[in-house]
Amino acid sequence: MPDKRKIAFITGITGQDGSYLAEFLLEKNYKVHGLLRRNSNPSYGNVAHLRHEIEFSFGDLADPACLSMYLAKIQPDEIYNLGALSHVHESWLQPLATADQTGLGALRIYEAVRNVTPRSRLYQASTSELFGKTKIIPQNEDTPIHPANPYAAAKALAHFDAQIYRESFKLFISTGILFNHESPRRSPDFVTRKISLGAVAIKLGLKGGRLPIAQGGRPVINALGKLELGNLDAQRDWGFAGDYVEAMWLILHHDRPDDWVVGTGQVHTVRQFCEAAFSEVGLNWQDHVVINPEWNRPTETGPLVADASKIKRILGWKPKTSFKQLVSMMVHSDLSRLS
Ligand code: NAP
Ligand code: G4F
Repeated sequence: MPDKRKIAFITGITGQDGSYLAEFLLEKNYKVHGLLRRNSNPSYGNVAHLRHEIEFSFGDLADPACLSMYLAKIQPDEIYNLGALSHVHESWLQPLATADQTGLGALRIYEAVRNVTPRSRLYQASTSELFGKTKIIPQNEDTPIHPANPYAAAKALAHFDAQIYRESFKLFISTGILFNHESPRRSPDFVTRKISLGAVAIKLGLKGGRLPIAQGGRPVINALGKLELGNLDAQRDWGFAGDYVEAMWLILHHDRPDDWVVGTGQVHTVRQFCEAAFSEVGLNWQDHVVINPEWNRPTETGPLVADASKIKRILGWKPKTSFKQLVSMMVHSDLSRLS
């Protein structure tokens, strides 16, 4: 019997979003393929639990030859380009690698689609970081793009090229301009997971080798038992990653390619995230958090908050998880992991 399942190809499958998307598509009976970077020790990251259900292809967004070869072999109906060097702070330390993997990596996929599988539908992971320095609040699909860091500049290249390839070559390339989305699978390099791990490590009194490693390869709590953070006034629109992968799928199932803002429309500060996370474990954040200017950025973005009315109106998508539920989910997951 021929396999009639729809075929999806995901880059960035080991990351936070790749793992939720793979689960979502498997649930819908897709055949799921993923691009996996080869490490000296094989690492399946967040999809280790699915490794027998996914077909992996070793490769890299830096290598156009492997991308064309895999598209020719897999013939995907849908491609989700989630692979990227996705950390803003890190993008100042590795600006060229970021431009190459996050910016040119997307362009290499567009070229492979154009030349090999022009009928594939392609989702490109764009970001609210595109709006960077904008003074317009909230931001929607018409808000001018104003990147403020090397990561955002690389994503802007990928975003503009997505529009150019869509219009010039009539390819089905859609972008999701996603605002911050988090989960228990978020890397501890990002502020929300650093806070949830930090609150739990302090609550449990973890020390030395029992401490999880966070940003910069350092233990999440410093030698004095404090959680070090940068700008507590930074404001973000935080949603749950599990809700956002449904938006990616809906975006590719619209009748034409387009750009879509995805977010909750609610903004919170890093300070409010601290308050909520520490209070989940019965602690007062002010007793445990200290400022380390090392985590400040050369430039900070303005308040990033989504006007997601277009996707709500046309595709019927809206977030299901509140800020409070998200924080609680992350803290309780870390509690059961570290207890
Ligand atoms: P993530 O957890 O950092 O995952 C990034 C993924 O990209 C990992 O699987 C990583 O593989 C892979 N990757 C990195 N460089 C690669 C390369 N050269 N070739 C192939 N794969 C490569 O990111 P995420 O949070 O899931 O985000 C998914 C995408 O959405 C990213 O493009 C991100 O920039 C974008 N985005 C995220 C958010 C958010 O709030 N999460 C918001 C807007 C947009 P390894 O495991 O081998 O490192
Ligand atoms: O958690 P963050 O590192 O996420 P950021 O920079 O908003 O980027 C994430 O969301 C983007 C969507 O807008 C994605 F495109 C991108 O790939 C990534 O997923 O930082 C959030 C805020 C920043 O303003 C930062 O200055 O938290 C502030 N912050 C304060 N202290 C900190 C820290 N950020 C980190 N990572 N670590 C800190 O100690």
